[in-house]
Amino acid sequence: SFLLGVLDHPDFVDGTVDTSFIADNPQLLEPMLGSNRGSKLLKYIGEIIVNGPPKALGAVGAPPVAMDPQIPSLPPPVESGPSLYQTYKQKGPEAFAKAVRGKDKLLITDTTWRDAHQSLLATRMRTIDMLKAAPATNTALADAYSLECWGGATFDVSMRFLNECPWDRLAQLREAVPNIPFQMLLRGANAVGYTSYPDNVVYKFCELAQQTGMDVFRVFDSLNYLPNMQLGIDAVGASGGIVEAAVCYTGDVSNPQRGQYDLEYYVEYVRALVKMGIHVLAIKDMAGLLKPEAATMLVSALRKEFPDLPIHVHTHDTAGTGVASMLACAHAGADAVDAAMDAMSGTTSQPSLGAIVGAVRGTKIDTGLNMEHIAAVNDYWEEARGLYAPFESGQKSGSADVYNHEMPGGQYTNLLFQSQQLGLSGQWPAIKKAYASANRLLGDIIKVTPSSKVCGDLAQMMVQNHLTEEEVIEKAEHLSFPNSVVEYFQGYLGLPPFGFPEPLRSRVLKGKTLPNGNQMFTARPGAEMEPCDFDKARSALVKKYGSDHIRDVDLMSHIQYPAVFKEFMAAKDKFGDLSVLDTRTFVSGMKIGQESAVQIEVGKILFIKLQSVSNPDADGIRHVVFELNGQQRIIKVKDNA
Ligand code: 3PY
Ligand code: ZN
Repeated sequence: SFLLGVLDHPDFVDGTVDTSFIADNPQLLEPMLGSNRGSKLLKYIGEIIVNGPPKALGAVGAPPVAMDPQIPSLPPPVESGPSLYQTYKQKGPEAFAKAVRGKDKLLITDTTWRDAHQSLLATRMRTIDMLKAAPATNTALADAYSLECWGGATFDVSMRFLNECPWDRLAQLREAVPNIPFQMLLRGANAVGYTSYPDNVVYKFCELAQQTGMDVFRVFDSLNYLPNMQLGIDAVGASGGIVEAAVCYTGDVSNPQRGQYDLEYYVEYVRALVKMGIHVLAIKDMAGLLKPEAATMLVSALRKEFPDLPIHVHTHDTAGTGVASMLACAHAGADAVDAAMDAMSGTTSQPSLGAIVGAVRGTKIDTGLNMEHIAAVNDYWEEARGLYAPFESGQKSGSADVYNHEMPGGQYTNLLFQSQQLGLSGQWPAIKKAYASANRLLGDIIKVTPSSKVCGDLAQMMVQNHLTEEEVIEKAEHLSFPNSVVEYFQGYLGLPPFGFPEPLRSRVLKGKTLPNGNQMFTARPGAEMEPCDFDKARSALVKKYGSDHIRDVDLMSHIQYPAVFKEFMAAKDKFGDLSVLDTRTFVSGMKIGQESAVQIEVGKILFIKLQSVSNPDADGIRHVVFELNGQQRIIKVKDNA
């Protein structure tokens, strides 16, 4: 306890005294580990109190609501025969697919933990808020197809902006939701990144994800480029996961005038996917373009040709037709549809789960989900969404002009937000129009991560430089195109279904070559990449961080996002594990007099109270005075204002 006294002394805590003896003998600190972690958290909270959250977090909207959401509580799920999860775990992906196809009822995927917040809240939802809803969700969705909770943008955003390890998130959610299939979005050859990775990285990623608790892998390619799909499908297959291969939907099969992406295009594409050996087909309508009539046509055609293939439909409610379209899909023979908890649904997110479940209740495709249970979980999200007020995009309604610009849900809210930040009147309508023009210039392509970025970058260039579609083609040789556009024309994403448009491609690439000397890729770009040397990459990381800190999953985070991982590790070293903080504290710190209980691990709770914040001294330093488990702690923070 003498030691404890020394360690708690303000001069020691401040580093005013020589602490090298302790630093050289870290074992002395073992019993204090809890309070060491406490000090790190105080450092973070003090920083937020004095200087606000990092600019990059993008917390620019209203502050989080003052009220803590009430945590929902439901009885454990009642077992009635093997669940889909048990079927998959005990009998494998084929048995899962068969069980799905064998059900008369409409199955539901809840996207609240992934696409809904990616589309509405800039992917900022934190693990702690999902965990609070997890036990009730495990009951309310016991009969669901899946819970989409991982992949897409959540992987990098969790590390980059939330200081959370995506793998820890998956493991924690898995533990809290033991009986519902988990689903993720895999960007084919791009895994959860924005560009191709070596094949062995994609394989290893899938293996680790499956081992950490992932079950259903929705695989897509942003140009519906089959060679990229093949890699993703094979990698998921090898991991033992459920291969849900996606055909990305664009255009309008119900409108013969729209051209190119007609029924025949989709059926032909699905034929090729089926040959690759998939368990489930996903129709991925990332922009919300699948109108009810088109849904009926597309699903009926596929159902007729592939009677045994489970069909799962994903959409966004951008125009407002989401519920109608999902019901049309269900009636045309789709097995499962995506929806989000009501409070996290609508506009660029998925259609309302409650609306779909309620609409078919008592009919022959009744989902079997309990409306009261769903309402209990939804009540939670109604309140919890308020914690994310700083990340709301400002979008207030649906908008049918998505049929014109065809922007995917997540990108729509991002670009809307960005153009509002510019504060220029007419900016947003200009961006939307330019986006449609950019799409035509690129050859009328599928637009979803990362091809949607190509289209968005070109649109922004056109708006900034006041360029018309014709002018871009005319002046192409003299324009400086965004890197993403150049790389698109070089074939870095793969080949678009109807080829690259000429003369634009030749003009953009004039004189440019790839590192291999060719003008462009003519086959799968990732096929030319050297395999990743995992051992070498691991040695480098172990040397830097010490082997205790580097798990296989960390290595994988590093391989996909080296710079982001480095920042993440640095922040972790400085502040500890920030995922334990409640969201209000994480985003906006604490108020004077406020007390917080922070659970840092099972059975270990820190009681933190903010006592005072001093004025800045001559050097601009403020003293933030806390009580940590009853002991005073002073954190000195430089005021950057
Ligand atoms: C992603 O790739 O993150 C998407 O959500 C695409 O729809
Ligand atoms: Zn989506």
